Amino acid sequence: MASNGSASSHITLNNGRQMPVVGLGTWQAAPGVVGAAVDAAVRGGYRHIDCAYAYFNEKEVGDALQKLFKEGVVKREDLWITSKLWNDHHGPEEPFKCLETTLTNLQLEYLDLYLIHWPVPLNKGYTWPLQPHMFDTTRSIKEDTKETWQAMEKIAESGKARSIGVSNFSAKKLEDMMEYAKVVPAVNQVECHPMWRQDKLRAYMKTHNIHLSAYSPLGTWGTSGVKINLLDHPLLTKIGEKYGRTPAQVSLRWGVQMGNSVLPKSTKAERVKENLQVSDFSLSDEDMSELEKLEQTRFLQGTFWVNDSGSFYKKAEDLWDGEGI
Ligand code: NDP
Ligand code: 1BO
Repeated sequence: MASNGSASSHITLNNGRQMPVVGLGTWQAAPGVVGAAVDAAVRGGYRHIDCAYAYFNEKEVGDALQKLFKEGVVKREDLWITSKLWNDHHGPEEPFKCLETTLTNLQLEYLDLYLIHWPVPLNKGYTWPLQPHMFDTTRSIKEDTKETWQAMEKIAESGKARSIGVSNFSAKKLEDMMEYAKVVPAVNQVECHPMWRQDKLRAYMKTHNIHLSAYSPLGTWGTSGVKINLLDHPLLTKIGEKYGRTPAQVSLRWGVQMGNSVLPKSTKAERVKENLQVSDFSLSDEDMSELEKLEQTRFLQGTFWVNDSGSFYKKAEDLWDGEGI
């Protein structure tokens, strides 16, 4: 997509399906709050919600969706709902069980997009924080991904997920998948914002027409130890003032102009609204170039999957296959 702001409200994926560019993130949207956020978002015009089994709030998201359907605010087919297979359900059979739990909680017949959440196989029942014996090391990451992806392909065939993809995959892991994938992932959902552009990964994904869906598009959460808050960066403030926009809107608009979909999370009604208002202005090429000069830092390094004794990943660099932290 050109950096001149010619961004549409939908992205066409490599299977021809159209995904709304802005989606509401639901990670760390607490029970008791997430339903209201989904309700406000959909009433305010969002048509894309990003969920996951491991966010442990899908039932409340589902209740909110049912209410919206019953009140006639939207129909199921108007929405794009993504969810993610959790790490303790990898393998040839388990993905179907995880999907069924998600569909039951969301109270839906199908997902629009189902992603392998992390290239990290865990033993049953584990999420985080890091605990001894949580890692499933019965097969290599490559074998685990192959088995799991083949199950995902069957899920796509069944129609219970209309598109399938991955999340937190390096270019190396995507390349490994190309040896056996009958269905090329439609999406790789990864961290992306002006301080973590993902240039190399983006270039690789382009060669296979895999869409980059940007998580943490406001760059406001991290395990890197870096204390910079992207939204407090003077450059984003300066650019925002020029357009009468907030730093959050500048960061999201940057993502949209890069060709990403963006998944901002908020449980505050005013911010939910603010984060959707990124289609009615464009950053100039000059501003895009200024943003390109920002120092690069992966905020979510995945250190919770790094362990000296149990994990395949002995250091954060291993998880990303040396493609940068
Ligand atoms: P975001 O970049 O969306 O930032 C969320 C934070 O920013 C929250 O603290 C929120 O607070 C605050 N915020 C939201 N809007 C504004 C605003 N307009 N101005 C100022 N602050 C704002 O980070 P996330 O890490 O939550 O990522 C977004 C979504 O991406 C997740 O919710 C999840 O759906 C997905 N994700 C996926 C991952 C994966 O492994 N696949 C990993 C991480 C995220 P408040 O709620 O109080 O407004
Ligand atoms: C472990 C972080 C997951 C957020 O999607």
